Amino acid sequence: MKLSIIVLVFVFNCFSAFADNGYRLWLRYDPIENVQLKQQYNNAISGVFYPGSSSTILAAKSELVSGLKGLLSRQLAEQQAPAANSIVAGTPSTAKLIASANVDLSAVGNEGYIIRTVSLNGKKTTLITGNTDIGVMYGVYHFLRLLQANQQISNLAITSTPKIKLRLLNHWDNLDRTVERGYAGFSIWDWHRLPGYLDQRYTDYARANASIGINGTVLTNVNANALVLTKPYLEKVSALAKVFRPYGIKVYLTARFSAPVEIGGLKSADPLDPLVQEWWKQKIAEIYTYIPDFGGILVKANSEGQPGPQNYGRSHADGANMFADALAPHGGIVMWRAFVYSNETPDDRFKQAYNEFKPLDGKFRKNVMVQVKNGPIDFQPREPFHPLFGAMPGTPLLMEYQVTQEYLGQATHLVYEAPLFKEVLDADTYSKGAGSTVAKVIDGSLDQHSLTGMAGVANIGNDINWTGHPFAQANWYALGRLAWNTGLSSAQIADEWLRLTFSNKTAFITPVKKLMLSSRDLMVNYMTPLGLHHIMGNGHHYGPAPWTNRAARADWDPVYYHRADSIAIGFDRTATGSNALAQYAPEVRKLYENVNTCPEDYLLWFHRVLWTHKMKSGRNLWDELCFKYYSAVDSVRLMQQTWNAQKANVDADRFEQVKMLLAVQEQEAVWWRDACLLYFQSYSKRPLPEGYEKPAHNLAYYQSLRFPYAPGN
Ligand code: BDP
Repeated sequence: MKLSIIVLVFVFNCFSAFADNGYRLWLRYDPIENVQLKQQYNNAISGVFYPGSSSTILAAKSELVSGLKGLLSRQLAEQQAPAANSIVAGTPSTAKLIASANVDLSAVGNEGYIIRTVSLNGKKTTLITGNTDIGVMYGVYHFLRLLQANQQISNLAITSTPKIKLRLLNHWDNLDRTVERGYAGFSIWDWHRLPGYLDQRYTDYARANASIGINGTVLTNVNANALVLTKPYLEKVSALAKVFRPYGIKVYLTARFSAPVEIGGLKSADPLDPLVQEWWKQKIAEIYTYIPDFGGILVKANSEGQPGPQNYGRSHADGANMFADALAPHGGIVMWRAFVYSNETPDDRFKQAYNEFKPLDGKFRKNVMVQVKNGPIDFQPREPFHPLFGAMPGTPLLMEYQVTQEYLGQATHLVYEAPLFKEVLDADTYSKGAGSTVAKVIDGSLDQHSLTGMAGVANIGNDINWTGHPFAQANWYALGRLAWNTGLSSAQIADEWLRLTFSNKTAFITPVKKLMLSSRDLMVNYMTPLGLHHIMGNGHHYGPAPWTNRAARADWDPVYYHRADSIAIGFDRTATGSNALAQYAPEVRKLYENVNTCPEDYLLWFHRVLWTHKMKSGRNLWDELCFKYYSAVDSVRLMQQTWNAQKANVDADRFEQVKMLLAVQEQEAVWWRDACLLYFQSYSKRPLPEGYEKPAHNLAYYQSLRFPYAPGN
């Protein structure tokens, strides 16, 4: 009896020690498992010397001390002076001793850092330094990452400085805590209990962001609510800003264009009306009384029903410049979104943002950035790069990615997004000859802009693990790491994230990294292969619905995009069609314009292709489509096998969660495959190739499915 209780207690302890609810993200700081390495680290670190008392220094110090305590299972002494094997952290101005190391910080700017093994007072130390406290904090996170990922620390010479200046999350969070396109619960901003109640989550959110270099957050939905600009809400925003400030994170808000009418009592919101201009000047000045380092505003105007300058016959530049003038005295910026398209415009939706914004190049104030989605339509599983990249050299363009998986399987699919982000960054716009990549547009180097930015629509909610799917954390992580360094590879980021978030075991890293790296491509193939796009369910965007032809507007209808009939499928965007390709440089146009040479991943983006068209594989288009859908489902099944083999290497909680989610993903992949193929087959009139498993239901069944409460809508 006694023995069995002891056994039970033992089992319970083992289990709970090996449980992980995912809350700690990649900042777990569990004891280093490799005993020898841990000993090496322990020998190499005697304590910390961390002078200074700013809130940033104190926060970074506490992270360093608690991180090392967890990793090394030992409370480190805070030293009054560096000893042999100290970790010394600070700026040259916080301690003479650090200045005496004479580290050249001229190249690291305001946020960069240097980590170097140096001799101070004749003692070997690890110096983490920068020009600013926040630079030092970023260095501290880097140093901790080295230990978490079991890297060598004995002879360090690291210099790091961000490629992009504004590294932002965009929360599409509403004041009632629902999250537009959110799949991880409700908003983490507990507006009702703010400003009095400060959830620990706010600090942990700031830590997580700082650890990957994110330095700004837009708190509210682009479909904006003017109320956030009123006093009670500004007090709440100010409380959040205070929590984030030590971590180098600025807050931004979305501004509803019609706010002067809605909360200001004015009759108009015309950006050229002096009364309106004055109202915004006052409003912005008021915001700065609450938040002295307020970052600026993000505006969605004249898009999907949002009000904007065009309601008054004014241009986007008129609208943006009005805000810019109000923000400039305070050092704030405007992020003006280029996501505009109109149902009334009889032109291809693909072309509309370019047509609207290209003529405005050079007409914006210095503190305006135009925020452009990665592709021309809307965060589809694969899109060609947005033609505005490279087309507005006189305007700093801010990249907008979507981290939340609106079109990428939402809450349940394991899709690692770094390959998608990289594909766009690496794309060549040819705007100034070969090598004019989107990355160079975004980092300002191509057109000499110093104001640069990258934003991701957040996938964060109040789920215990923040992002719903445990692997969705990797996408938040990847956004930050890539905004810091666009040159990192998807594999490097996956490797790092896996080590920090799960385990350093090679038997785990190798297969699971491979799984992550292939996940985006196979998702494309079971949803929208060969350049299909926008064929998901209407409104909630959940699941397949290529048949939809009755949405509120034609350009929300899948049939608008795939144009299937008995002869062909796809959207002709060459000169014989909408000619959207003319918006790209000639080299890009040339890459895509010939149906026989167009990369097949983009085929149906740019061409209407005969069902009989011969593909590179030798199959005709219909058979190739079937092949893509079927092999992608097979690949999901392989993912399941890969994961199932990892039981011993993953804590029980997350192992089971991912296992269950992969099972849902497999079912949904089959659903996408069968629904899409049955529907397209009603046009192609061709059989499924021999040997493929038959769909479980008929087309009418898939068409009858309804999801009135799908999340995020
Ligand atoms: C689409 C979303 C919609 C957003 C819109 C936007 O479906 O909810 O409001 O983009 O970016 O992807 O403004």
